[in-house]
Amino acid sequence: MDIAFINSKHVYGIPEHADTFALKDTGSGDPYRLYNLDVFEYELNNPMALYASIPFMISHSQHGSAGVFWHNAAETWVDVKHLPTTDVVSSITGFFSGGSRGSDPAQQVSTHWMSEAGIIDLFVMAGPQPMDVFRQYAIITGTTNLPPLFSLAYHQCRWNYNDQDDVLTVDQNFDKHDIPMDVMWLDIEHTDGKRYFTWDEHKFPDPVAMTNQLASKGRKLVTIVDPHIKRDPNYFFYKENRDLDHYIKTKDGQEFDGWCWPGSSSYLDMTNPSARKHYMETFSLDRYKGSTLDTFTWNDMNEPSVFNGPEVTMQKDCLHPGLGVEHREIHNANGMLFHASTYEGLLMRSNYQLRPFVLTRAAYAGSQRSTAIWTGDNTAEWGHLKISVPMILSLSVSGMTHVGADIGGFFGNPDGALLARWYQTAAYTPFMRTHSHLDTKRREPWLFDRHTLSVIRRAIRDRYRLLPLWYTLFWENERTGAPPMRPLWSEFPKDETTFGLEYEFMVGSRLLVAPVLDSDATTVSVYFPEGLWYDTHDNSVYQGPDTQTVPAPPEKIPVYQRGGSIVARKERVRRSSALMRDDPYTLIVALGTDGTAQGTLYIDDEHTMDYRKGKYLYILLSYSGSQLVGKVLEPSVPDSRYVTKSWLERVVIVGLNDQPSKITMVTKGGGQVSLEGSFSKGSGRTSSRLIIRKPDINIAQEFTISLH
Ligand code: NBV
Repeated sequence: MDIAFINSKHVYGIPEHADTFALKDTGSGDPYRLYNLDVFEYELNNPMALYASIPFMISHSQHGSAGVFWHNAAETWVDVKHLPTTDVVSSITGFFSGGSRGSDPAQQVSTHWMSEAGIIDLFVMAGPQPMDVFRQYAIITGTTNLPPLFSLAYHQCRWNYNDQDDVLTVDQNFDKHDIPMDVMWLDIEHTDGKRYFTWDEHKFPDPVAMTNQLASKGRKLVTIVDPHIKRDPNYFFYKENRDLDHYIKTKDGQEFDGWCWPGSSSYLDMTNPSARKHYMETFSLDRYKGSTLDTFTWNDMNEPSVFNGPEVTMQKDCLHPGLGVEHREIHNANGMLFHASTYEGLLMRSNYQLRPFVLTRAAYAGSQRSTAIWTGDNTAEWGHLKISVPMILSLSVSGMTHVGADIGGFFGNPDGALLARWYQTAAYTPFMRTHSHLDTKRREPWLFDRHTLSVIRRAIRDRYRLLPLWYTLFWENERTGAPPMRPLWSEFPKDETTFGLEYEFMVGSRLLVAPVLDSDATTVSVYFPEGLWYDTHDNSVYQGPDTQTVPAPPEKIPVYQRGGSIVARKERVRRSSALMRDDPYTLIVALGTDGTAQGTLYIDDEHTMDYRKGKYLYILLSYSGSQLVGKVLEPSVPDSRYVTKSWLERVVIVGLNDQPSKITMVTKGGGQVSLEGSFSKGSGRTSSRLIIRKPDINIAQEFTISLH
């Protein structure tokens, strides 16, 4: 089918490819391929298929946005051509725009979609703006459920942490080096011979004690559960599934036998409800021995990866008896069936009380409802750091909003400079995890020189300071589909310069991030859209629209708070996010050109499902007319609200013209008090800054702070 986006020069989406964010003209080369594959050492700037396939595309131009979702999970190819509008089409566009197309010569992006099997089932999202398309796509495929807060914090992974002592030593070293960390990860070597849901008893004699030790500091454990099941009749999980007839079959009706990590393996048919139910139940604490409610799950190899299969995956003529279809029909959804069941299994084990966390490698449209995703086996090279930004943006606008890349690169050994820049970048992407191949050198931050260690420490600590913002954005994402990490054009839809930006992005509508992605670079060319932009590190201020070359010495990543926004931070960084739960907030009020600012703050218990019953707080913060007002917007019925112990510790206002002579605060039922403030005048590029200390009220209390 041909789908043309009229009056548009840019289309985005159809991840996953290691390619530009704005899709390229496929010309006479290969189309973008959507076919979930386990690719060894993937190439950059290539439309080849990778682990995930999301057949969603969004076009954006000054005229607005539109999206299409091609609901087909068979192998799919998409050609993209940038064309001048034909006469026929220009008469149509003339019709829609009232006959005038302005001075811009009309363009269109013409796309051509081909799937090997299935039916044409096409959804068109009419926009008219990017946020509308995100919402419309979310109505069809769902949004990311609010993740537990720890999963937005920092994750430490490696193939493999060797044994229990290794895990606990790494855990202690984070404390010793004053670096927060929330999650330790165990790759395939922790199991008994790659039998998932089991442990190597020599290396991990007491996994519960190990996990409890992590949990005593608010930390969690993630273990890997892959979809290939070792064909060992003495392995309980293999045997049970064989007895229940849960496996995928060959075209001749035999149990499919593929080669993977454990050797000869069978593959669960997740289209079979009985197989799904049995798998979900295996996450219960009495079946998955050695796990606790602090153990979460990583699904890898779920494309599925079959070492001796065509293109390292499953034969298309294999049969899924559950649905009665050939594998070719549902190949791209295989991974989703798996991780969605993992999610359900984790929910079930806590009787639907606690939020699951699942990471997947393979995905299809809708995967966001049950999983985070990472961009697979990248390499410790600058080009891979650089392409991680467009790759993450592409997944992010396609619904997969909890997304990140392996920090440092999976294959190879990053030097300190690359690793440090990677940490700085990843600190502003939704999923922040380091990971490395079995054959690489160990790369925990303290194994590098002091300078590198201090840059990494700062990057991770900055992430923790901003967790309230990430958490708020993810709750808003669950509600609206708006991706927490987003392209500039979704915030500045009329600004054409933003349409082609590949390496700059926004965190919500409030931060602009321009990471350093080239070796030896100590400056970055940053495009600032209209408005004021305050450097979050040194308070210098820029006025857009403008492109500036800004300094970015090794210890600095250029990040700007948008004038007109308010960001809540937690400045007392501790060993894990859980230990910061009741900590106080600092509000950073960055005034816009009109002297006003707004922001939101979402708070709940950070890990249970109670927020769905109204146990949360959604606070609106707004500054105008020399007054800062904090007010709970939701839930409207105070009785059901979440009760927080966190208080308001400090308010920082940047961009004021004059020093106030007096600051007062009025709270509901609390009368009026005077507050202390210290003011530093701006000069040159540096903006003024007023620090108001200790308003000393619970953050859920309504307040008005007035500057006189
Ligand atoms: O389980 C081992 C690895 C894992 O570390 C990596 O993150 C996955 O993407 N896994 C792939 C299998 C082997 C890769 C060479």
